[in-house]
Amino acid sequence: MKLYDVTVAPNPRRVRIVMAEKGIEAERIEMDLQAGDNLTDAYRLKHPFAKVPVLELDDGTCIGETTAICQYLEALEPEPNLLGHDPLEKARIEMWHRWVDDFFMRPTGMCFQHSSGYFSDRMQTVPEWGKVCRQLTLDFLDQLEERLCTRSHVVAGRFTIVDITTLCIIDFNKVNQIRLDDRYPSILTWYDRINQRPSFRA
Ligand SMILES: N[C@@H](CCC(=O)N[C@@H](CS)C(=O)NCC(=O)O)C(=O)O
Repeated sequence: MKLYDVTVAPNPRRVRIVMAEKGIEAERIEMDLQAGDNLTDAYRLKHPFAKVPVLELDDGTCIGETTAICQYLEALEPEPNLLGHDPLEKARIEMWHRWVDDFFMRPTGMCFQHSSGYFSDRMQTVPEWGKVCRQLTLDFLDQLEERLCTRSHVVAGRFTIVDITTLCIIDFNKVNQIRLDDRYPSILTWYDRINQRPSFRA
């Protein structure tokens, strides 16, 4: 298998952590997004929307979308379970994963894209929208702080894919100059514990 990867980008990092948790190996193809490695015709055959990550199987089949890749990896190697054991746990984990993606990952990415101009060669940037997304990102952190006051993990009372995604987004927010500080004591406690897992160095 090959993983089309970007070391500093949050979505491929989620896949690398899941692989490390499950002991799955793949050849890593490092892409340079700013140079437009993902915008070539050849790459668009692997991912029609030109995003990373992509997992390419040995027969050439390509899987895009981080969650779809993680579902595939969980089916290949069920342990440790990251996506839920029974129907209700699976639903709860999927619900929180979607909320984290929609209400934290999306505004984080938009804040970066519309404030930094990193992709100004390929998209129109609207700095005012960047500011709105920055506030939405901070609003999510407030909700997360409240949630983690009484919980050891984001959902299910154990380590899941949602902890992986949430921590990757928190780390990526350094590009938006948003960092954990003493406004977020519960998130910091959770972060320090989760970040000790060896898979987070992947
Ligand atoms: N929903 C997609 C998002 C993928 C995504 O936006 N990836 C970013 C890197 S983290 C990317 O490829 N950006 C390059 C671009 O937009 O040109 C997923 O989870 O795989």
